[in-house]
Amino acid sequence: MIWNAVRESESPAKRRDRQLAELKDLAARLYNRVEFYKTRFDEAGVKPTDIVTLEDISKIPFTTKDDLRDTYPYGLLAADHDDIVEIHTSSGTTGTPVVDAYTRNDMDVWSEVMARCLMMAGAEKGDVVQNGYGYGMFTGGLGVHYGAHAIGCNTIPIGGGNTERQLQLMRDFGSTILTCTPSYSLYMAEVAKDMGIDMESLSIKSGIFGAEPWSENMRREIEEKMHLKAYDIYGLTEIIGPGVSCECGEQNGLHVNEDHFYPEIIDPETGKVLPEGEKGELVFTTLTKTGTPILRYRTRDITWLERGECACGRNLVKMHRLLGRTDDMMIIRGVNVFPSQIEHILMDIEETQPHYQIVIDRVETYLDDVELRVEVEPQFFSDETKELERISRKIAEAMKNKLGLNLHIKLVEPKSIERSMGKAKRVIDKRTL
Ligand code: DLL
Repeated sequence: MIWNAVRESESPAKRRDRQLAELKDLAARLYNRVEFYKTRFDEAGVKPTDIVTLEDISKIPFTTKDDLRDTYPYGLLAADHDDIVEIHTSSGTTGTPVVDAYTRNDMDVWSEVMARCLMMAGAEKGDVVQNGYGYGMFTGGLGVHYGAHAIGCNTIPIGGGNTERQLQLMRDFGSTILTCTPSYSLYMAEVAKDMGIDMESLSIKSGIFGAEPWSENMRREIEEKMHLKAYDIYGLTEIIGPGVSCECGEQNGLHVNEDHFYPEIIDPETGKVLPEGEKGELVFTTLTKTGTPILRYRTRDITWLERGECACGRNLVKMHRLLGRTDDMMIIRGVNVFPSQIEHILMDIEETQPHYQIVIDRVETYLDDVELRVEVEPQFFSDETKELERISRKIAEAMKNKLGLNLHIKLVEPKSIERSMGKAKRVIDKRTL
């Protein structure tokens, strides 16, 4: 089913007309109400009236995460304080949070786009949505909650953690949809096994997983262990939270709710807009928000866009699952590597588990030393050093062949890498500690 067929399948020309009208309105609104944007436009010698076609969006300066931090807490507010009804923040590595302040209008937009996403992933009225994303300042919990309510699903607001209880509730209430981070779903599968719960006997049909990178191979692993169809959902606090895009039943790209969030792909080095289909940094403009709308926000997330009619009936542009982030790209001895590439290779090796950590250090020499810690499947974890050496060599060779890199492989016992109830920490960079 499609939540809003008029919008999700509307003619591209009509959609572009509306996007342009909204972009013009937004640019004028922000120029007149937000000092930050007025200064940026003036510095670039651009006026809101210079936006005549959608392509003219490239005249507008980018907004970056640093801009959001520098204007904390209310510097980008475009509405009256009295009209703000909810606030979410996300804290990054530097500690200063970025703020999303929502008006009533923005809450409606959020519910709408989340209802669309949940429905893309198979949710309907009558479904029981077990929401394992954290509630609170993190947008995952409440975002899913509002979308599930809009559809009229029975919503179980358990949040992250309490894994045994999650599984009991899943069984007792017959939950049909699970929402949480992909890494947490795998941990749930482990706990279910320990508790003697057969996932096949439960009613979960879809899992809607996001908030952290995961790979195609990890999807297969989750689908197999959790007995569900696993969908990728994407979003970020600065734009609205979850609900920016989600996979449909085709599972080959995430439909972007582009009538609300206008996407562009740029070359992260030059800032030039790239033609459709080329890989680059994803940039969003929130066309319809009124609290803290944002112009050309550089997400640092890397992907590409693809247009066309989808077999699901929607024609919203698709973004490929994220390839990585400009800021978690590791440059190891001159080779660009993303953690997701390492994960993808690991998942093809039957002796290992999808639990791993990458530790980067700089020892003695000026060369970065990368240790890949990988859990071994229990049946392969033996005291026999010969067997463990064989597995280590196999992983090292796969990394060398596919990435061109020599990594130090450290096999660790099953369940020894810390499990996360939210976003998993895959990379430990000791160079900055
Ligand atoms: O993670 C919002 C969210 C909640 C998305 C629940 C999906 C489900 P932030 O904490 O602000 O917001 O983190 C946003 O997380 O820029 C990506 O780098 C990463 N991310 C989000 N979804 C995905 C995904 C939420 N499906 C940042 N795949 C984004 C890979 C993702 N990375």
